[in-house]
Amino acid sequence: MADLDVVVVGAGFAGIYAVHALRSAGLRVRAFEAGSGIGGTWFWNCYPGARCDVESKDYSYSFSPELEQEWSWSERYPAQPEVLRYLNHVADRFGLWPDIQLNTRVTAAVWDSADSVWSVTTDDGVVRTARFCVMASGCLSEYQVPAIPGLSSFRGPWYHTSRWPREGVDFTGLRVGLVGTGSTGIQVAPEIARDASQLYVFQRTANFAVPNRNATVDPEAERSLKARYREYREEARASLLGVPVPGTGRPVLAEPPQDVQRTYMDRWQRGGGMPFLGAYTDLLVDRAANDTVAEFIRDRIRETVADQSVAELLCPWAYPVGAKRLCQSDDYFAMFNSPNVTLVDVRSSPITEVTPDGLRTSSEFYALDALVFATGFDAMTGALARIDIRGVDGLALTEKWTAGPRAYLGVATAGFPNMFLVTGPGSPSVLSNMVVSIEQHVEWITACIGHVLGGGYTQVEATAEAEKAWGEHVIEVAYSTLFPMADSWYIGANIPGKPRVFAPYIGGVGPYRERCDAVASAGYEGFVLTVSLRFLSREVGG
Ligand code: NA7
Repeated sequence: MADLDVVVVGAGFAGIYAVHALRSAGLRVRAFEAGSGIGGTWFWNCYPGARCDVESKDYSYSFSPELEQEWSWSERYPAQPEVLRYLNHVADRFGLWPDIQLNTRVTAAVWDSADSVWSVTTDDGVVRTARFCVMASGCLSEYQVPAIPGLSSFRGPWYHTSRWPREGVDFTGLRVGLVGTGSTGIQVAPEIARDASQLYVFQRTANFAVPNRNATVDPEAERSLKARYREYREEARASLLGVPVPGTGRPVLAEPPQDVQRTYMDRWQRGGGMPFLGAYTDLLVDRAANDTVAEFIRDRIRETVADQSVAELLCPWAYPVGAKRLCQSDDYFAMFNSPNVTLVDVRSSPITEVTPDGLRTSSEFYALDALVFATGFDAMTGALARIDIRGVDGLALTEKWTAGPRAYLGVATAGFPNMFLVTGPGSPSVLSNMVVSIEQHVEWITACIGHVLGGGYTQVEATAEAEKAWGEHVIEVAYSTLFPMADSWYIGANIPGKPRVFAPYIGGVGPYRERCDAVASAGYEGFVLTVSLRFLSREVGG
């Protein structure tokens, strides 16, 4: 008999809910978490300025109406400490701690075909067996530091935003270099600029950013939302992005230009990225339509930044709006009006080396006391690749995915029975409100495991055919949009040598949910369920 019914890898939003849902289904569950606390992304990314870019009312669990009513968010866009407090509250409230083991990294998971169990090894040297493995290891866990020559010789401290010292960093009076201007760089920069004597922002690609207009939550608005929260959650589940976004429902190119400007300005004043992307139906599929919003944002940058040569450098041209994560900040562009902030264009003059005293580009040397890397993650697959996962006949997952990740519905991959991926490649995941997608996946996986065990099966495995067909659908949908036009982490472009395969599913969380439900209703179509009595095996489904 296996030690556990289910091993859950990771205790972020996904792992926490997986423990609760699987345990509520009567299963013996244990989650292993490498961090010294729960929270995943929200545990590790404790850099100053870290804030969720999805509103707190949306970026929260919906599985418990009681939790939903009890908890009050203080801000429209919650800062990292508040999200972490929320997750710890959830673990307390549902008594999850006994089934979560902190400070323990899963290093290997090996499928044993004879006994239909996973052998899971952790870095404390213990090996446990489990009938199922649920990989809740996160889409943005494996952080990346660029291989810049000389970094080890740097005399000052350097940090990656995703491994920020928990006690904080004092930059007062220091000359600081920041590499990376994605969502993270844009959040951390104004915080560093507040204290540093000089901040050099090394920008390779200019990015679009819209205001947050962050504010404290109005108690009256909270009361009225809570009165119809259930209904609101249903709207979120059926939506494209996992957040109900009121759009005009019309294509921008058919709209009078003055109306378009009014719509954009209204959304700019109210803040938030999703309202922009959802404003018109053609913004993410037609480049000319997208140019209207791109130019609107560039105009706001030119208006905000006093030095027009700096403003032009900050204007993004390299990709359509939304094809990379649309950043959000209330003070990033205005920060460049401060005399202690310098924008350095490392597209035209690339970084060549770090020396003991600073950073050199092909045209200049910058003396620095500290360096900060906000250089992103090996997204979607990085955390899985770090674990030695071996399926049927010892096949390594990394080997199977040499040409790019493939997973049926983004939830299971052929050759790896009884292993489920939460928000895996091929699911809406990072292109949606992650909490909505996580809940949907965890509930679907819990039901699937219940079906397997209830039917007396020992194994469930995605078929190669179903996986291939789903993968083709994911790519077809992606290439009917503007998303593949960006060198983004969605397509693996940020990691040297990573195969370029568009990983998330753009079809929308509502249609995706319907598809997953249909698969389940059809007896887990596209999966093979097997009773493995060593010699006698019975196959159904498929
Ligand atoms: P991102 O979005 O991957 O951004 C990383 C940034 O780092 C981006 O500006 C990169 O420029 C830059 N970068 C990476 N390597 C280098 C080197 N070698 N030289 C110069 N600049 C470099 O990561 P984030 O942490 O900001 O955001 C990740 C997600 O977290 C975000 O999308 C939200 O979902 C939350 P590039 O664009 O590649 O030219």
